[in-house]
Amino acid sequence: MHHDSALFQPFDLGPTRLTSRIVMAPLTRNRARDGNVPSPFAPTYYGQRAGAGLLITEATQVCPEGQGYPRTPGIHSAEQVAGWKKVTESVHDHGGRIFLQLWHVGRISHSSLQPGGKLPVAPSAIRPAGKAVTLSGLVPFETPRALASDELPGIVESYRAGARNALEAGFDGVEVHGANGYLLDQFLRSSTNRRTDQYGGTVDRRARLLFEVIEAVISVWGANRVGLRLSPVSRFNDIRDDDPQATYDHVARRAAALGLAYLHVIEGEAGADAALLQPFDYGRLRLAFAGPYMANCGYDRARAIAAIDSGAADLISFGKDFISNPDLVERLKRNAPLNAWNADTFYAGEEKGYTDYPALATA
Ligand code: 8OZ
Repeated sequence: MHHDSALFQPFDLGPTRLTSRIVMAPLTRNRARDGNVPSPFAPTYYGQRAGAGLLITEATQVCPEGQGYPRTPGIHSAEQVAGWKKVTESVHDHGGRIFLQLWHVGRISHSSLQPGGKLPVAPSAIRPAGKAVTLSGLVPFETPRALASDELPGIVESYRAGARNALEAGFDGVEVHGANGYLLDQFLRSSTNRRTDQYGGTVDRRARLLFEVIEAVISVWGANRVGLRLSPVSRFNDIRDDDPQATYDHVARRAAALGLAYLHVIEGEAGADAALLQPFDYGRLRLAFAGPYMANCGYDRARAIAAIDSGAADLISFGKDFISNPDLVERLKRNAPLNAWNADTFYAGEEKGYTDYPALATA
């Protein structure tokens, strides 16, 4: 039933032909080696999941200051690029396509994770509520240091360098992480940006760093290999916007003018009761962007089919289900049962909970 849905049909994402509209969402797994080099098991992990129409890597910091958690991979050293090359080769050998997610955490970090033990950086010196994840456990967040205007070109150059390194590592494209309360989102949303320079105040100014970054990344990849991820109403990492619809419609219109490969939208907040979130019209955001719209946040098979076949979305990304089901596309096609995930092994460990989830028995 429903195996004939367009969800399971090929999709041309700019120049990248996808075998289906089912995408593996970016998933932080905290298994990188010293030097923030991808795990030696990462080629197996991503290769096992190459049946996805598109894989998006775990969030990957573009510079050492961009790190906010233990053992997340980077894309700023030769060793990291070599590690990612093994991942892209594995995925391509298995017939898959893979984009790297470019990341800077901004204030969602801790001095113990920063080069030279310095404070994390942010648009404004506003301390997030909650706790940072450090090598010695959870500790209260610190008040970040506000970036000076003349430091922002350096941030943009970090993204450009990360984009170049991703190209060298053999990816098919990149996704700019503009979501979930990290650096670009901290500039974008009103609760975290109190700047009085050209990067704060109006929506246009709050979006300035994001679009300088996107244009730098496009200079490396071309717009049709660059995606953008947003989370208009997620409160994750203690962030909110006074008028999310106006802010994100503005971002979508500017992204449309650039011809980005896709807009990837977290339609809510993972695990949150939708009734507690600010109202938001995702259909309006999609119209403002006009290009390929990738929906995310708690989709199951039935909702994914309905969203694709009604035209509400072009692509659907799945997170936790892809952790525990390397062959998720095949299972969804057959309407087969899914393996349950084990949350204890999401954010630490080695092969357990990473490369040991079974595929369906092959007859
Ligand atoms: C969960 C744990 C750590 C980081 C995100 C990169 O939310 C993350 C992340 C998620 O985008």
